Amino acid sequence: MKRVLTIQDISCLGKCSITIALPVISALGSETVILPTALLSTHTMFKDFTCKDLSDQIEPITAHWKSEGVAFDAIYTGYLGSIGQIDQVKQIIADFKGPYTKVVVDPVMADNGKLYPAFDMDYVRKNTELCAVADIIVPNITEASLMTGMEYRERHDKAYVQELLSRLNKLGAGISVLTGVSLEEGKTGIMGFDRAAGDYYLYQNRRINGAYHGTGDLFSSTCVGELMRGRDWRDAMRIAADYTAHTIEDTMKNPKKPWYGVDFEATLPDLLRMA
Ligand code: PXL
Repeated sequence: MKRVLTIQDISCLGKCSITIALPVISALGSETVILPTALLSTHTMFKDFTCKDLSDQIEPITAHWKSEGVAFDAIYTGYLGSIGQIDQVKQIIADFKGPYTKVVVDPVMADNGKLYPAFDMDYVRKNTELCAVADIIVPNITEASLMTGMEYRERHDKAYVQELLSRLNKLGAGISVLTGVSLEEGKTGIMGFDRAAGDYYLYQNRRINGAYHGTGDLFSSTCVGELMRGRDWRDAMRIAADYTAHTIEDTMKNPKKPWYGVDFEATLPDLLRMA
């Protein structure tokens, strides 16, 4: 069985980060090891959330794993709490990345043209360094524009997306995938660039209006789970885009849907049937 290490926060209530990564990657058949970076009462879109930074736990936990000789098939990072933690994560990658370990970085820090409340441009620069050591990065357009110094465009054309990908590629990751790419009316999806093959991959799905919390985490967790099932990166991204769209649609049908996340619990069985 493949073993995935995911490094991100625990938002106790909120359907995001570890509370998505753990069930999704486990359901896809990989052992999921967690390294929580912070413990929050909820995600940061709630008011008055509590937050306990866990930076001081990272070194002792990983030192113990080293003494146990643990190895990982993937290291997948999401929301991190501070610049110091990005340095800690770089160290973990240096210590645990073996010849077959896939490093997937989702540089969670912004959306819809804006940084999340906790972050600033120093954090953006540091996240850019983390992307440089990844095999695959999956930023949204806002994160990519911040990391590459391009203006953010909600409406965009292929030339803009290709320029963003070309600049992302220069950051150093092997495969750069942009999420939230909408090149046709009524559609949305992803576009990626594989440096070794020199190939672009564009996948457009139906667009569902509205922004839903946790969908970026659902997308990247699904990618990681599918990569570990042996899928090619293009198939992993396509399935993740389809599954995310399906889950948003399903959630919208629920009159009692929570405002803070999507009902992926109801659609997980469908994911296992997607090919
Ligand atoms: O879904 C990304 C995410 C993860 N973790 C925390 C967040 C967010 C987005 O706002 O606040 C704590």
